[in-house]
Amino acid sequence: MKKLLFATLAIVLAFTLSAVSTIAAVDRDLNKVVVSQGKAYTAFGGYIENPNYVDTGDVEFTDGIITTEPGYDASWYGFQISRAQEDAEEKLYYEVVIDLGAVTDGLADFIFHTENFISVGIDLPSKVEFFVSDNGTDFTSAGVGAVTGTVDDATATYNTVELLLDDAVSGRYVKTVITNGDMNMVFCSEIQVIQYTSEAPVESQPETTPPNTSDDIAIFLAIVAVSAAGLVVISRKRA
Ligand SMILES: [Ca+2]
Repeated sequence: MKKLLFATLAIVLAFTLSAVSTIAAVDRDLNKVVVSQGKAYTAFGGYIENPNYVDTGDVEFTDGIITTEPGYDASWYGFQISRAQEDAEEKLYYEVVIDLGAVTDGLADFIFHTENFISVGIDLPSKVEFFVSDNGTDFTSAGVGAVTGTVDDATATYNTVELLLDDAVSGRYVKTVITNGDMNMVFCSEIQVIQYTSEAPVESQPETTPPNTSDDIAIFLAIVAVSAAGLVVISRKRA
């Protein structure tokens, strides 16, 4: 009888560990949800003098509109070097903090949509780093993005800076820290934070709360814990 109980417990624990491991590992075959879309944010490092460069309506980073044509019209947000901050190494940088509205699991992709347009003083940032936080104060780095797409200084190009994680992270606040390149300006039309889930059938859900599987898993773990405790009690009584 004891052997059967131990075997049952082993199966339950194995299943539990399996369920937990699926929280972090990214499966990009699942449904893609842009959890940042439609979310509020704060941004530092702007060029407020020119109406083309300002953040029209304070929504441009998360409104879902991605400009793939290099330029400097109103759909772009222009970070200007005179408004940047400085870090300990005296490298100028800018930052955008998106509030997802609730701690969100499964954050897998972080994408900064930008451009390289040397002839008008815009180039790629030298570094884009993404951070996550549950409370908006204590941030942990998720990693540094890599430039994708063809970069040609002789022509204007649309590019992204992407961080694609193997193991997802969680958080309510996503901070993007952008370090300037060699020119005076860095432009951006969208920042995307992407989750892959089996629960959402649509690609994006503006103005809605992203699906959160943590509650379901917590309930499942609680049931497993109660079941395991019951089995231990039965085991002791029969020993
Ligand atoms: Ca946009």
